[in-house]
Amino acid sequence: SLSPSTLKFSNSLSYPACKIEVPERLTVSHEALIKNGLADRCVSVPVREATDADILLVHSEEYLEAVKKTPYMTLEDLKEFTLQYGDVYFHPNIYHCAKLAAGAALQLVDSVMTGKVRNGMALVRPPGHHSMSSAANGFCVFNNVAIAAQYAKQKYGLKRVLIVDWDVHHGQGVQYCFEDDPSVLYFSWHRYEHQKFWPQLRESDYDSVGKEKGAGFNINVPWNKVGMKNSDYLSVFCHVLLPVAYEFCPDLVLVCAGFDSAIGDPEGEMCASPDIFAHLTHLLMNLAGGKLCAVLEGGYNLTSLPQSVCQTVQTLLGDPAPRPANLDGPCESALESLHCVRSAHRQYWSCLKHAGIAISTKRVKLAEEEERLEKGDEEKSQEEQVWPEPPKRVTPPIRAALVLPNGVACPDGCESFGASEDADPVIVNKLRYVAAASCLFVLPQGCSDASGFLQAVLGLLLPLGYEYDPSLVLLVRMPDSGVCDSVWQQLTGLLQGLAQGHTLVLMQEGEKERVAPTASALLGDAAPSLGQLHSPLPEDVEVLERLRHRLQGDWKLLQTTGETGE
Ligand code: X5A
Ligand code: ZN
Repeated sequence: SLSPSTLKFSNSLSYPACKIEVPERLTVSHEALIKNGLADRCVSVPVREATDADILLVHSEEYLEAVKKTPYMTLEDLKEFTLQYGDVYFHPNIYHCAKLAAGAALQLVDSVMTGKVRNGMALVRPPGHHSMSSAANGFCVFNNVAIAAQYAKQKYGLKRVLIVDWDVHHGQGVQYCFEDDPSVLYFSWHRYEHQKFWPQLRESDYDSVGKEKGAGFNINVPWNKVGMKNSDYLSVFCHVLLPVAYEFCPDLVLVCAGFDSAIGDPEGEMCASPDIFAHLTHLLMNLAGGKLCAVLEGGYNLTSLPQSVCQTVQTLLGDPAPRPANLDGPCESALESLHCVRSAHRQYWSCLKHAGIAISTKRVKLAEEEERLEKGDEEKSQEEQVWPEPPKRVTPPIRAALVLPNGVACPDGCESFGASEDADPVIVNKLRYVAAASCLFVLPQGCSDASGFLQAVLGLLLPLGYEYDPSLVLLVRMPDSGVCDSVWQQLTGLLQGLAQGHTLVLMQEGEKERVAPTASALLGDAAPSLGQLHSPLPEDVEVLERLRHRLQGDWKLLQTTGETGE
């Protein structure tokens, strides 16, 4: 499901021209989707213009009226109009395009909410997340995603919307819009460099957690260095975003999908490879029953942008993600940010309650010193960076095969293998051993409670799995494990991000009722939502934390602070 609104305006008139927010961003992305056979597999959703009423969900009447006049302004007047805002360029066509961009996001929300499609991506320009109630900013005119969130809440009565902003810039416009609103959880990571990087706002730091009733519902992860990699992104997902998102339990997930956080981007100067977006997408796809709308924001490298768009769309289509590459653990600066964010939010989220206390300022000073020393390094242009093309991804002709005992029907969509004769006792014994080992490991005292179980999966099993990078995931279900179907489906769904989705599930013959839910998860159906979770049991948390501390020397993705074993 894809909504390409191929908007042909260029930001390059004769006056301050934007060199990077160009129409080619959309054409190369769309062409790449066609070339990879992805466009054909999507449902094309027609765009519409956002109405005044839609736009007024977020923007002021004065601002809307002012923007409305821009198509009729002389170049001279446009130039002057532009100058009152920061880093934005008004072309006579931009009002029209901005209405289409916001309207595309709304069409996508409608398609997902009415069940016409499961999820989707809107390829739009201009982007939206910097624009504010009464101001254009950072190439953005209307705040497409903020409007979409308000619209979804109003039209479909949604109680909770999660906005994940993986663009490399802080979407301050989204933050301002929902700062005091607990029904919208806004998560953003962004290049910050201790407030030296645009838009250089004090309120982009980790301690802006939201205001009044909305306290705890604004999560900022500042990147204080450039060059962040796959490990840095994944560890923030595992140790901050995902635990909080599951606890929040959204009815809909919106993604401010900017790809300037990928390698080669001249704005971001980060080093994450385009295939990381397959994993970020996958990890969000079991929230909100799979209802996910991604809306393009930034992304200015015309090679990594289309690659990243394809990785995202192919994952939305359900194809297994490629093996994650180069997971060598988060860098010191990322760990520091991670630690600060977790500490700032521990009072709001029970999944973070045990997060360490505030980091000592001495360590921050040290990091700054180190940064100053590194600054001398010669700068290489981001556009000249080279990286391998993401590996070709396959669409398996049969997604799930089942070997079933006699008398158990094969669920639709699965291939059934003939029930075998007596199984080899040696194999059965080995499997029993594996089962015992993994249970001992994953579920120390049998976290039968859903919160504790999920905490173990997100904070322990997933990062371990990513760092270990297996070629097969063997998932064993013990009878009477106390794990309910929806938790089991979440686990099965999340683990399919590993090993290119090669997952072998073993169940015992008595568990016939578990076959259908398991098959559904293996087929890639979104797992049902778990409902709002209560606090995990203190004894479960304690065991998990002890285990994590013990293992984090060997497994860097388990670290949540710069000081190992703190
Ligand atoms: C949407 C987006 C970036 C603006 C950068 C201004 N905007 N220096 O990526
Ligand atoms: Zn951006």
